Amino acid sequence: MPEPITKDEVAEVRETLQKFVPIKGVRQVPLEEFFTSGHRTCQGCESSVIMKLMVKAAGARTIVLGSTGCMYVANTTYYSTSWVTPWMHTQLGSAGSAAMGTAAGLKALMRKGKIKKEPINVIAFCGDGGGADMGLSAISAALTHRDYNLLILLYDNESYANTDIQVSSLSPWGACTSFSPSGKAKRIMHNRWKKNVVGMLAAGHTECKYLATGNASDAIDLMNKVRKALSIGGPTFIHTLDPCTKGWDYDPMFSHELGKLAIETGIWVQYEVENHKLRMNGISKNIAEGRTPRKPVKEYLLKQGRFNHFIDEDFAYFQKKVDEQWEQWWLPGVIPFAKETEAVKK
Ligand SMILES: Cc1ncc(C[n+]2csc(CCOP(=O)(O)OP(=O)(O)O)c2C)c(N)n1
Ligand code: SF4
Ligand SMILES: [Mg+2]
Repeated sequence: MPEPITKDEVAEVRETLQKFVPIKGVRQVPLEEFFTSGHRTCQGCESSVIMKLMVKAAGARTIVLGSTGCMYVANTTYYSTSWVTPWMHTQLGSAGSAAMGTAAGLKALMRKGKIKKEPINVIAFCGDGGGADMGLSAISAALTHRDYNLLILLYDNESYANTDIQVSSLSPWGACTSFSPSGKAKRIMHNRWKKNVVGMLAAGHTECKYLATGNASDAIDLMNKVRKALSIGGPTFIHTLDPCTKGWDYDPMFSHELGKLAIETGIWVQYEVENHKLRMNGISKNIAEGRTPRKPVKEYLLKQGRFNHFIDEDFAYFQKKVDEQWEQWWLPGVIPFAKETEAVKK
């Protein structure tokens, strides 16, 4: 693995790093809230739960930067906000640039003695539209700068939700969105498979020491991932899957259940890549190690109105693709390379 450029640089990065203890159970979860009342997200919005957990885990000495989307608009309606920490809006697609600029600015001010040298967390969040589509190049750039401490959190509600549920590259195959409605001529309008964001970023950014997936239905796991990301040094990345009551079309009381079902069916894989080592987490680990069978994807899909138009062959196709990711990928659920078989060689 690549060594940092100079010893001074390593020392500088370390000096301004948080030291966190892992949260071992609900009793150790901090009581302080830094994302409180005053937001106008939908009832049952899991992305807002992600915001709450993210900043609860990070604590008071945190600057949050938010790219345009539901988590910007609904959380900072004119003259009101739920953020208790310093907060700034950044352009849709700019989470990576905002994180890097802020981390670099803090570093320069500390180096010049203009502010106290102390650990200050820099977290930039973006949606799937702002992160996996429009802002991918800025995130990629940020993840190559090992001398800045920052976390980019991509909250994935699987559509451009704020502007009325347009399809994104993280919308699931076949889902109805306002840009991909099911109709008479085409039952399946959106026929692209979801991008594998963490797999892609982990494979391509060898300087990045921490990348993970997360889900609000495993809250402590998520908070510990945020803490690891903020204390390991350098740029880090977390991708969460967040049930969205409006875009996915279900009763808000099922948000938590749906998040968990995404993991139990193997559609969403919980893992982290820490210092270039892959570790599966929670239910995904049990599935990978053969202790828990995957539930059929139909159980998850049938609970959401956006898949109401599915017929048997659609469920079968979806199941086949998820089976492939677990049974044929070299690192199941993580990297889409299959081992070359003798049959393929011929
Ligand atoms: C450059 C640019 N294009 C379009 C918009 C309009 N816009 C605002 S929020 C948004 C949706 C963003 O989707 P996503 O990043 O997934 O966040 P979500 O709304 O789902 O939380 C769009 C298209 C914008 N603000 N800036
Ligand atoms: S549309 Fe979805 S992501 Fe946006 S506030 Fe509502 S539930 Fe949350
Ligand atoms: Mg979105």
